[in-house]
Amino acid sequence: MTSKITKIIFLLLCISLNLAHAQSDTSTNNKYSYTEVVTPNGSTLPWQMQGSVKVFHLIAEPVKQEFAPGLVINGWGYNGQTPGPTIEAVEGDRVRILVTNNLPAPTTVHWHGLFLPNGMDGAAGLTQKWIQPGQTFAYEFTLRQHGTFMYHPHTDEMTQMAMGLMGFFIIHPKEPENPKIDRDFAIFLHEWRIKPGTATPDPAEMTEFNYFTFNGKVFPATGPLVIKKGQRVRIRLANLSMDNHPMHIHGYSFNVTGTDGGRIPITAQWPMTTIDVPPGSTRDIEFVADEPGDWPFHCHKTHHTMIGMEHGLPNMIGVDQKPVLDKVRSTIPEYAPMGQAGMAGMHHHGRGIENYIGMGSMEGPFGEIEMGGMFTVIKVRDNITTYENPGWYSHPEGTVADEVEKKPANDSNTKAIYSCPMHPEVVQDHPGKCPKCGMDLVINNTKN
Ligand SMILES: [Cu+2]
Repeated sequence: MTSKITKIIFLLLCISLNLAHAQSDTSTNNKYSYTEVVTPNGSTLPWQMQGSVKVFHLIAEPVKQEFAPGLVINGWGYNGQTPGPTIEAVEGDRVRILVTNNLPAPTTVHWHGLFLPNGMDGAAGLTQKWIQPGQTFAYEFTLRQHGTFMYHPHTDEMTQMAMGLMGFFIIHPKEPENPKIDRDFAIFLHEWRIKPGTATPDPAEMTEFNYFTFNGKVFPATGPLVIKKGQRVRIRLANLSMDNHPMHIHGYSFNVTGTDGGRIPITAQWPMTTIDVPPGSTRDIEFVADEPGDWPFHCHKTHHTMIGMEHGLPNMIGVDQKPVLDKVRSTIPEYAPMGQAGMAGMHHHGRGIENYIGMGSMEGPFGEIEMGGMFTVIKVRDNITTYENPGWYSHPEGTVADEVEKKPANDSNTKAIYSCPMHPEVVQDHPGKCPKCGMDLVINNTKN
């Protein structure tokens, strides 16, 4: 009953605020002093002004979430999603965050990185009582900093974060940024252990994770980052998983401009192409998107761009398993073999296992993109008028790597020509030295 009422109140709040955060055009002018953050595959938490206080409402609850077609998990999240909606506010704001607990367990919310009064810190047992199922607590404080922060439970953390309870808390500076950010993205990194054929993440797992997500999605379900050529881009990365994730960009280098400790002074910013995001931290990166194309952005731990991987299997490189596969499956239905010549052929493996996606991949313009998990595409385009997915990049003539043109074989139709690299007029049909400079003549096969 309480759950229903809070949901109805929340829905009314959303409708009355009518905050449409999905940006559909490329104009960066908006009603705020800042560029609104885009959380691909996610959302921004609406708020309501009560006097001079910005009031937000988070509802911790069980969620069913599709990582990609074929896999729906039973997780825990906020307001129907994992990660929860992004909280966005401005330095100097007074915020009140109502937290309703609709989970089957007590919880609290810790505001990771925020400067606040001790009693608002959310550390269960130490700074506050537990929010029991059905209860709503209010957190209230003034934002005294800006940057990329997080919220997450500080109660039975291993279970509650393994189940998906986490979200961004982004604070924009009071003074507009210079240079202005045109596209501001937020990607929460997470890892999960979901045994093939099951739906509930295993909170006891410490090392053997098999799904790696950007904002609760695995590639190919991760939303692309669509950017207009020339725009200044920020990507905010957050990590509350148990492993570090070295995030790598193709085609660009970026500056590391912030952590959950705040903005990095410009003289201390490092140019990089891979930024390691350690557990319990955030990193902001910035670059100007001046080269059009479809550019991969992914975790550089190679097994984090795979999904559904199982461990402890024998190395099958060079082994033809087809004859025994059906026999093995008859007793171990979740058996997902490693390929004979590697793992690239495995994106369709695991077919027939309920609620399981093997590897994960997508048909690209040149064939199968052998990527899953923590992978997305940065789509930089000239002359776009919306941020809808523009489809595959169309490469200008002659700019795609391809097989070299095969030279005709030295058969009866071809004749060997020897010429001097320095004196092209020196040509003969047998090897020798150039009479002008003494260099060895080089062979050029030409068709008659
Ligand atoms: Cu990773």
